[in-house]
Amino acid sequence: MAEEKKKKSIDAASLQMIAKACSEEINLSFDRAETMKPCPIGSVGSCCSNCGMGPCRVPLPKGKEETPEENKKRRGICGATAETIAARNFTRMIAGGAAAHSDHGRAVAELFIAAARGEAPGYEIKDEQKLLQLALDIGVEIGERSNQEIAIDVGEKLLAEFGRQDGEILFLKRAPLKRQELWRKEKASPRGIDREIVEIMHRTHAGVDQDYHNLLQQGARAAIADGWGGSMIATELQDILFGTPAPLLGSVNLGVIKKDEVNIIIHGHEPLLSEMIVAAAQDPEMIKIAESKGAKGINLAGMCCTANEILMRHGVPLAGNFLQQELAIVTGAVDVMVVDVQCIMESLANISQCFHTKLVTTSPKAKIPGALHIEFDEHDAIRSAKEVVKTAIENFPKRGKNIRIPDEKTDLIAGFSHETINYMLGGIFRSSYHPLNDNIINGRIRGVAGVVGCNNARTPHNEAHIAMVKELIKNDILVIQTGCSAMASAMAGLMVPEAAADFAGKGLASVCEAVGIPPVLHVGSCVDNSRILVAATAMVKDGGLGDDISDLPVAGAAPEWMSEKAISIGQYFVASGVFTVFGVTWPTIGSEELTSYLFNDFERIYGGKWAFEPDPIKAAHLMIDHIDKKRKALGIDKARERVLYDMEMRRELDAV
Ligand code: NFS
Repeated sequence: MAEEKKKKSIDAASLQMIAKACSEEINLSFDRAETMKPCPIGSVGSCCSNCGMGPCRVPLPKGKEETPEENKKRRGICGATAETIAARNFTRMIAGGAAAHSDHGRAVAELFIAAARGEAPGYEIKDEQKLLQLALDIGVEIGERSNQEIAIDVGEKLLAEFGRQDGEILFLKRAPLKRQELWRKEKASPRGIDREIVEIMHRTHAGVDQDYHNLLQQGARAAIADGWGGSMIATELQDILFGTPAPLLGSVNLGVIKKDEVNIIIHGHEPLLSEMIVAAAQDPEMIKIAESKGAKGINLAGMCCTANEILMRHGVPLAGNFLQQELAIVTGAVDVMVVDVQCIMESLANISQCFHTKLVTTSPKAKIPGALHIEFDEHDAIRSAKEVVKTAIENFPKRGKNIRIPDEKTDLIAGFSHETINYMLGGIFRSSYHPLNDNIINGRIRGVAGVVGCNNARTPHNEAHIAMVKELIKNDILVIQTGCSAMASAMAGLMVPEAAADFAGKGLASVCEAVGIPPVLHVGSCVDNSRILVAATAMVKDGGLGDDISDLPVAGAAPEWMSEKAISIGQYFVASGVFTVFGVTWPTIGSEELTSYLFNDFERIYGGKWAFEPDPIKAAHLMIDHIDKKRKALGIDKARERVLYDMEMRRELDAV
């Protein structure tokens, strides 16, 4: 076939490793994406496989618009319409994503309690101030009690959120009052985290909920249970247990892998094990053994969201994002890749076998045939961690000859937690979002965008992230990022303060220079999208920008999304009042009516809505238009016009 081959990545290091894999006949996700086309029916939500009579396929008529009569005929064997089928599929994606984030939150809560009880040696409370603040927030008595006693109660109270059956999850109280009322009115306030996910599985079973409005209402409720529940619990407790991130210098890309050291790549999501591996790798005894095998030291690097977690708290370098996991092994210099849960490609087991690399699984929830399983035991975590490190050391001398590590690595500043942003903007005695709000009101900053999410092998690696983020900052939009998207921008050099002068519009650049921040802020992993919700609420509470998140000049995007977690995140952004645009593909296009409901009617209900635009520049402008619409509604659009002609700019104009 003469079909033109698509560019696979815009990252030089990745392209080198893709070429190396090709010359060694190693099959990568990039190659499989070329040979396996997405199913045209399933990818748009028109295939129902929820019972044994199907799968029922209800495709749109080819090459022409559907008439209402044709739409009526598009039904599964049980009579389910194309709308019901697409809504069921979409809502199940939310359930999958919310379950993944929330099960992560549950694991953190369990470890938190064990640590507070002294049953998890090696773990301790690192951020006492945040513990006390959280105790106050959720009504745990402080009094004269020890931190340990308080922590046990905090942990137990938050763990109970997962199995709660009625009322409302506790963190909803953190949202603006107007938002809380709206959720109550729409019956979108989650009663308990697990309950809402289970209810989706029930309602999408054959013959249950057959009204797409009603299915989507439950989708919103489960997604809110993720963002304001499971994910927020994960972030809060991780901060207390491992430390709240503060700005630090890191580096990113495959060039962080070292030729002369034992390389351990930590890949996955939960920082429980990785925190201990960080400690084990610094153990002098381990370093000595490594040296005895001829290595100069032990080099840790992260992959995917685990990478973000250990970067934010320890400055451990980032080896790469989702589509670079196979490529790290292709360098031939990875001695162990240790994984826990989520976003781990099964192909890693095969690719490891082409090299000396050992793939190590650690979670009883996620095993891979061909991998070595060293189960993580939180009650003896340091032992599990040392075993992983020892496995890597012993494997170091077995490296083959075919090693090639790309030179590319880029500096970044990470660690922008909500607390850090608050502090950096306002100083220690009056930390607040006031300066941010002020600069939005005076127009130097036009608005704020959260750009998040994955890579997707169906679109060139990192291309859409970087194009979108550059377009946004050029237009004076402050960008905050998590997940693989954050890593993409970091690789492109957008997360250093100098990037403000090089890439940002004049207004945004002037604020970044005054405060000393990059124009693109790394706020953490995907569960840390909950930090964006907290930051947005802080902006509302600070005043001057309306009284709900939906009033703010903000927008969200996931230009290269692929995971169900991204859909859950998008849904809770939207249900929290944020306009959110996704790229690559959209999973409900098989039903025009349902898609229009999500893209239009949702705004009437939640003040936020979905959009789909694969072109990242066009998508950025949808966000900018939305931000301008909100500025206008707030009556601050004029201020922005003035700033375009402030004195400094006039001088520059004169100089031209
Ligand atoms: Ni988020 Fe993080 Fe990356 Fe996507 Fe996967 S690592 S949790 S799902 S691929 S951003």
